[in-house]
Amino acid sequence: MAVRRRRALAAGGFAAGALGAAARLAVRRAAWSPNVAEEPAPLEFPPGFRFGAATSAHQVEGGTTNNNWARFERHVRPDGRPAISGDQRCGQAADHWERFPDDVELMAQLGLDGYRFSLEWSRIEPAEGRFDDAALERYRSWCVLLRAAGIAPMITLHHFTEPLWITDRGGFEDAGTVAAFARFVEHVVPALADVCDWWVTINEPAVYAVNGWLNGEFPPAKQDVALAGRVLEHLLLAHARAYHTLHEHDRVDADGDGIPCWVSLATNVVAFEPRHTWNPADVAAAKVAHANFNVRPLDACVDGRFRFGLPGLARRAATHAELAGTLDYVGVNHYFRALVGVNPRAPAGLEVGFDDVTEKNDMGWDLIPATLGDAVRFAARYGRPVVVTEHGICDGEVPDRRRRAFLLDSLHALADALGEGVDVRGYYHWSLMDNFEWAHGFAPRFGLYRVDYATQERTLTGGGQLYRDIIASHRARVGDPPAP
Ligand code: IFM
Repeated sequence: MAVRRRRALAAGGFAAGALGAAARLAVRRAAWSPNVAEEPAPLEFPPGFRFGAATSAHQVEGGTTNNNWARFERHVRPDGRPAISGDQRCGQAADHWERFPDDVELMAQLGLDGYRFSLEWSRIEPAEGRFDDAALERYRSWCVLLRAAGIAPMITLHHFTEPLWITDRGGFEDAGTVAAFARFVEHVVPALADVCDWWVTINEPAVYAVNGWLNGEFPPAKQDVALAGRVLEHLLLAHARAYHTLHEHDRVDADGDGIPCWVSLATNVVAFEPRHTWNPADVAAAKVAHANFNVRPLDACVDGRFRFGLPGLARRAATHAELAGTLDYVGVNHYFRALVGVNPRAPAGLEVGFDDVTEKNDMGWDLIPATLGDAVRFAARYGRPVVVTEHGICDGEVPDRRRRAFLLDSLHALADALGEGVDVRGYYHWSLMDNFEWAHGFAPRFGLYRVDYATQERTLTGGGQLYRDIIASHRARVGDPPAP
């Protein structure tokens, strides 16, 4: 099939000030639209590039009732709203726990090289020091199944959930949780090291800290800037402990590429722009957001210097030798461009939102395909290879017009970055199938496969068909063998 390119993409250029004001205004005027005419252009990825899809345990497995999110479902916010939109329960989610073999078949039909999933800590260690090795064995069997289907597993060790015994001790507010997580990792890694090479330690540490302790969207729904900084520091220390444990135990090169163990965290890179480019306060606010959210967590993993600071509100700085040099690659989750402005009433003194002209996904996030290219260019500054560990769009329309167009144009933006020499090794689409989108419940449809939650039937979306065709056309061009 011919994979064609839509019109020239609006430049995202984030880094809060990396672009001139004129270019940023052009972004807003040239708002991306999925309805433009197609122009021919090749979509090229290098041999060995991995096309994958991603999920996380709580969002798809079902039956994860012993964690912080299951408890949060019963939480009522101070204004009377339920914690989860519509007071929904995660329940059986997409029943991935029981349907995994069938779902591997669906992955194979897409032609995936890789599948990223997370371990549910609360299943494996339901009580402190009591390990359920049957649960761990199930995850191991998943890796074996994936590899037999030519799909390389990529395991995330922490993806927004932790067992209630951890929640009860204060979660990552408590420094002791770093040690508890390290013990969990020491238990699981020896059981999985010979069947997995690509690892993600912590998913989106800054999102977890900000949503849980700053804007209150995630559990424990606090709004405390200083605590958010502490949680972020502890998450990065947990990443460091996991990094070293992985390298100590994972010496088996499961896929024969010469690299037995490849580790990163998955950092959510947001393309921050000032709400009003003419307002110096907004420009400064966008820089603060970019520094704390995008830059400093990665800096800390390179040089060991943790820094977090919001002018006049909170400041944390510490050097941790064990954090230095803990990125083998940079895992990038990227979804949107956001506009930042000053708001003295907001907990962090700034607010993040979207414009009123750009095409949106179903959660109101701006859809600007070019920012995926900018996100990997930014990550490449750290001198490591980059993997897009998540990227996607929620589009509940049938047919999913925006998913197709956004995916195609975003992959072109990624291919452009590769063409400039940015070393990107893979792209994992979020998500393999529709899932439980945290506080938003089941309404946002991120899946390449649409899930009918009443029957658990999976249906390939238009975006899924396009992704399958792109992967097939890549294979036809470069003749890649399956990854594992
Ligand atoms: O669903 C989430 C995922 O858990 C983490 N990254 C962003 C996705 C979409 O919001």
